[in-house]
Amino acid sequence: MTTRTPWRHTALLAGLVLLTAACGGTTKSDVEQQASASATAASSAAADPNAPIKQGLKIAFLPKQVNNPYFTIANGGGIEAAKEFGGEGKEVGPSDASASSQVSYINTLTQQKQDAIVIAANDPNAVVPALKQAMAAGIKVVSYDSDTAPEGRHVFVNQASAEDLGRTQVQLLAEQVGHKGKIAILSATPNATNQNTWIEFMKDELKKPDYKDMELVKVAYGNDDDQKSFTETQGLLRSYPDLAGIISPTTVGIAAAARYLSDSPSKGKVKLTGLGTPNQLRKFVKDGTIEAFELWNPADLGYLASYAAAALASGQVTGAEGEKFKAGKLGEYTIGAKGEVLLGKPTVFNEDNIDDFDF
Ligand code: RAM
Repeated sequence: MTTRTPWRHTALLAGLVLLTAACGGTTKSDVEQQASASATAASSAAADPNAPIKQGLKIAFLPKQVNNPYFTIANGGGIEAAKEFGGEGKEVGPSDASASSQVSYINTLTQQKQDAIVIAANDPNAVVPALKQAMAAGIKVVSYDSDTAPEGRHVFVNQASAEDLGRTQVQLLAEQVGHKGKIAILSATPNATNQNTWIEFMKDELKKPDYKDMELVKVAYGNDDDQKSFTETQGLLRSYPDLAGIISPTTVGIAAAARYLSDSPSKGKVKLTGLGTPNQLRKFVKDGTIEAFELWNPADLGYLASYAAAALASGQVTGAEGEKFKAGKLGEYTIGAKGEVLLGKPTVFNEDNIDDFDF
């Protein structure tokens, strides 16, 4: 049972300095500057935790790209949640994950007067001007999976602690390569907020004495495109014939890398870990290409983001720290610092448990 706190909060809006957004993409220092100038786009209205969820809410899911099985599962969870609370969910989005590919979709959703936009940002800044216009028109914005700069959204639903994800992927690979040798990262796009944050934690983890005999030789980008990720894997093995292992923190990248490795003489020799879905990677665990990898439940991520959007659109929360809302079967969540809500801990999959999961 949950205790409801009669809680009121007036979020501060005045005096926010809104930072400039660049359409062409974002550098790491832009992200750092914005994080330190952090101010989420909380609305000025007071939250009423006892407000009922409004009926007929229109919630639009805007993934990094639509042809990515991970987002199909996540948005399926989000649309299911919308049905549960008497709303209408839909998915729209670009077919590529480039920095500004989502802008025209945001503009259309604003014109359509959606109640909420739930977005996995391809770039922390490129989407911000369009999202600000959406918010100015009364639309609630939730980022999930990959955050925008804080002033581009009311709430960020994070899949797991970024620090934990970054460090554990290094730990998984280190165990597999015996803490020795050259390693590479096969990432998504160069602008992706989530992958870039995780990679910073991976680099930090690698500074520890435990990893003194491991060397990160390259960060390659497969752009969350299957073919490009496949070719980049091939390129890594050609450039570094003595490569010991690859971390691919993207479901698209790890699946393409696994496909390449499983058909090559490096199968089982060049170790591969990262983030993937059990259904895509099961056969590579069984054939010895992959020992262990991790992920959260994507459907739960979409489901939670959908309830966060409904809580915002119904006035239960404004996005301020300490506010609470209920997310159906997942229970109650509290909004943390910088408008962040955390789904939970990821699962590590290996030969012993992979058949217990179906997503
Ligand atoms: C890809 C996307 C997504 C990421 C997962 C792990 O599908 O890049 O943003 O969270 O991988």
